[in-house]
Amino acid sequence: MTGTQLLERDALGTLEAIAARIRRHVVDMCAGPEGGHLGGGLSCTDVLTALYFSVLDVDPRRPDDPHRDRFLLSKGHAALALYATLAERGFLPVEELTEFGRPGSRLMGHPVRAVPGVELPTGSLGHGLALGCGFALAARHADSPARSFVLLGDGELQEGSVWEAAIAAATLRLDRLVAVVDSNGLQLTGATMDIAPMEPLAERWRSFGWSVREVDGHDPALLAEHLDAAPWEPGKPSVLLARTVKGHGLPFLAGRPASHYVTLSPRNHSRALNALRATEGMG
Ligand SMILES: Cc1ncc(C[n+]2csc(CCOP(=O)(O)OP(=O)(O)O)c2C)c(N)n1
Ligand SMILES: [Mg+2]
Repeated sequence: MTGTQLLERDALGTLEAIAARIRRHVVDMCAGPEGGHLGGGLSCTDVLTALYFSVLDVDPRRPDDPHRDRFLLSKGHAALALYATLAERGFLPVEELTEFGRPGSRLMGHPVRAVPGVELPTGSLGHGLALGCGFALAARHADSPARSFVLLGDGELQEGSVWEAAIAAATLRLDRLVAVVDSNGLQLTGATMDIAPMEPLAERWRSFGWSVREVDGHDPALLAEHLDAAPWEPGKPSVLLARTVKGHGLPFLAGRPASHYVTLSPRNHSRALNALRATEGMG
C-alpha cells in the first residue's frame, strides 16, 4: 500500500465504514427514477472497498499514471457500485452520484471512459478477463510492476470467452493478473446452479492452471489481505472466489433474484436505509 493510500484511509475510517458509505450511495442511486442493479451492486461493495482502499496502487490525482494498477469491472452492470467507490476514493465528486442514470449524465448504467478511473467500457458480459490479460501483458512488456484486477460475476462465467481468456492467462504465465469472482449464486433470472451450474468453481479454475483462493466476500479486511498477497504462486494468475450475497445488507431483497434490478419506492428506500443502519449498528 502506498503512503498516500494510508493517509487517505486514516481520514476515511475503517474499510467497514467506507463500505457502509458506499452501500448507502448504491441504495440512494436505486431510488432515482431509473432504478439500478441493486443486488449485484451490493454483493461486490466489499470487494470494491478492499481493492480501492487497500490494494490498488492508484491515485485520483494521476488517473493516467502509466504504472498504475488496472481495475476492470467485467460485470459492468454493477457500475453504480463502482461510481460510488470512485467517488469515495476521490476520482469524482460524491455529489455527482445523484446524477446516476439521468439523461446527459456520464454516470450511465454501464461504465464508460468519460468517468475518471474507468479504464474501459464494460457491460457486455464475458470480455473483462481477456482485456485484463491485455493489460497484464502490456505491463510485462513495459517492465511495469502494475497488477491488473478483473471483477467478474458468477453467472458471467457461463460465457465461453471467459475460459478462453483463462487459458491464455495461464499459458502466458500472467501472474500479475488477478480475477475476483463475485460468487453470489444468482444471475438475472434465478440461481446459477439451476441455470447452468459452474461448481465446483475452485476445481474448475485450478484445472485451467490458476491459483485459487476462496473467502467470505463481505469481509473487506480479509479480502484485502488475500488480494494484497497476489500472486500466490509464481507463474500462475490468481483468482479469488468471493462468496457473497446478492442484495447484501437488505433482508427484504438479499439472496433473491428480484434484487437484480430495482427501482426503490420512497417507502422501500427508507426501509433499505434503516436496514443498512441496523446492520452497521451490529458491526
Ligand atoms: C453478453 C451479455 N449477455 C447478457 C447480458 C444481460 N445481463 C446483465 S446482468 C446479467 C446477469 C449476470 O449474472 P452475474 O454475472 O451472476 O451477475 P450478478 O449476480 O453479480 O448481478 C445478464 C444476463 C449482458 N449484460 N451481457
Ligand atoms: Mg451472480
